[in-house]
Amino acid sequence: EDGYDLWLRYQPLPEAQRVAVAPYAHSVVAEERGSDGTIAIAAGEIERGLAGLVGPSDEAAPGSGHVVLIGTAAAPSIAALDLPLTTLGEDGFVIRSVARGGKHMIVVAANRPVGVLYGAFALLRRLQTGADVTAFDLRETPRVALRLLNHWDNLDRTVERGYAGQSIWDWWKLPDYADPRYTDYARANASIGINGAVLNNVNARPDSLTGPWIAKAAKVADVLRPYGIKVYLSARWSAPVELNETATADPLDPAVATWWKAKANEIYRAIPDFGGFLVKANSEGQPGPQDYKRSHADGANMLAAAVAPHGGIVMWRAFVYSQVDPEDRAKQAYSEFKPLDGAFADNVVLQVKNGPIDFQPREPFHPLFGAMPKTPLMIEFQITKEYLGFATHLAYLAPMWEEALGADTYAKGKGSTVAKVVDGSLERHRLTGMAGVANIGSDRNWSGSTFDQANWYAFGRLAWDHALSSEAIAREWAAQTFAPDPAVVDPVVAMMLESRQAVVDYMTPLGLAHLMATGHHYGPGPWVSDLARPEWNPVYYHRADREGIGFDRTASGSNAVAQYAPPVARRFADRSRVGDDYLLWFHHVGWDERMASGRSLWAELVHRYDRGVASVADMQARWAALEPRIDDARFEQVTRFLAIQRQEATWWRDASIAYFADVSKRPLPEGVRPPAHDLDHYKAISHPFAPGHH
Ligand code: BDP
Repeated sequence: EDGYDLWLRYQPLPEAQRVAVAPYAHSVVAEERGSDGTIAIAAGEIERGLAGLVGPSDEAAPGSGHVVLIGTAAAPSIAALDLPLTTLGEDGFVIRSVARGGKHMIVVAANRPVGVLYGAFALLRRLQTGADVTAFDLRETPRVALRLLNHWDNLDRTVERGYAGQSIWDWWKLPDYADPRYTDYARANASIGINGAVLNNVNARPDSLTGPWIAKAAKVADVLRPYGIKVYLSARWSAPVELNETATADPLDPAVATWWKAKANEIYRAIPDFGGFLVKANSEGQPGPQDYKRSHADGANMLAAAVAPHGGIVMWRAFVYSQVDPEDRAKQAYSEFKPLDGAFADNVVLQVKNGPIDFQPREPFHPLFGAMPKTPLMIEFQITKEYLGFATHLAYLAPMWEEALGADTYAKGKGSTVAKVVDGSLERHRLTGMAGVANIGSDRNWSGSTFDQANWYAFGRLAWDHALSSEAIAREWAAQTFAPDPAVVDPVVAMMLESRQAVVDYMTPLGLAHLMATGHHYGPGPWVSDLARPEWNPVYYHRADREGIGFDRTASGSNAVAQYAPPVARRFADRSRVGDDYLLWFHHVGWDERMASGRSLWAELVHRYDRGVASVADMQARWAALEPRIDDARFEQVTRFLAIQRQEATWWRDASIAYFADVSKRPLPEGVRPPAHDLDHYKAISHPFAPGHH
């Protein structure tokens, strides 16, 4: 067991369930099988899945008369059932148990073949989580239209912020050779409803838009297509200039617009269902329309016009990061984009990170959600754990995403959650989506660790249905990935659910953020203060001094709170209502001030660091007890990774406490273990060859 099979392991079910499922195992009926590649895949998947779940057995012999019937209304036997398909939309499906003269059928039906494929995977998932085969009455439709992975994969196969080996896209051998792994990738994504992949890094190279690379992307698109996955490309703003084909990249220059139109036509000739472009512009040194004194809307709309005739879209990123508003980096995206509400073309969607700064272990929700009613906003999460311990630390991210999606923007009164902005229901937008920065690489286990597979899985499941709880998703995942046995699922889920808060506690407790050492974002560097720009330095974010710590974002400080709707702004600005989670994000607080717990802030901070380390110890203990129930290879790797996490949580705790004790000149609270080394020891640690940073 090397993890390659992800959550699609299809191991024999517990006996009672196995006996119930067995009679269906050899009787998959799919009339469109011969005429539709996607239906053929769906049928094959059910056969493969059932064969695994049932194992070799007598009951599975053909002739039981029970069948699994799948298809669209184009299949006569599906049409005859008169199922309520009209309300299912493009991607939805129904699963029904139907009894006919002593025989049972499980029916999976949809409007389009891809809906049948989603239904096939849903059926297999349900069977592994204890569903009654004779009582299916299920109807699902996804909440958002675009369910995408953003690959930050470079053309040389390095992956920016990737910790699972090289890029799975073997560009060098494409288009002549398509690695069979692309098919397994497509299958895994289809199993959780993902329907788009941006193949290359947002920090893009112009090369990816040239003929040879379009041919490579087209080959990947051919493999992904039957699984319902469209290909998108990140576009470098200045590509036409760098390729020496235009004199400028000014979006209002007709020659530039003509170039992009021709480029779009060329791409669509090779990839007729190409999804469109993702653009990072005027951010972190990337070129963009502002280089020509044009706005983000000017840029996005010019590209949008190029892909519109083909039904394509432009995803314009709101992650802008340049020195426009140096008083507070957290305010920049809102300042730049809010005034552009209503200025974007119909086929443009803004891609907004969940929080206003970057993918930190905890941030409040991004103030743009709810602030641009006329513009569709999709949310961007980071599945890869750039700021949460790479692939070695166990951190299940669904609770973080759930927190962001559940946050109330109050844009149209109470209940205007980020989820409702994102799924379009708040403002009736139809171009809706969620994107996740992929954690997929060429490692045999895809994601660098077993538990990081859960983040890929959870992202897909939440994009499909943001109302699923992080716990329910963890249960599904654990049952399929390990075994549908409560003695396994319960402790695994308990570990997962405490893991993200653990990272927050040992890295950046109480609303702190961005305290990582330079470059790699792995270890602690709260003391770093020597980088060229103020907002590159951790000291800019924590603002600790002798008196206190925290970033004052109230009216007496940067007033970032004013970017939120008034009820939210008032709560964030109110020291007594903001809550511990965001306290130091919004407030500068004296070290000796009392917290809700009764401790001083300083004692509370130390307590949180200790709590984080203790959580890791707890995860270790739970995992150790699972040894008899988990296969050796995965058990061993998780065990060792947890040991690394324990060691590094302790490193974070010790280094941070040493530093903040030095700054605050406060003695350690009574009974607290002093850091193992002095501050200089921690400052001297460096990681010149950390993965994912180029
Ligand atoms: C930051 C990463 C950087 C990315 C950037 C982005 O450190 O590598 O290029 O986000 O989202 O978190 O564009």
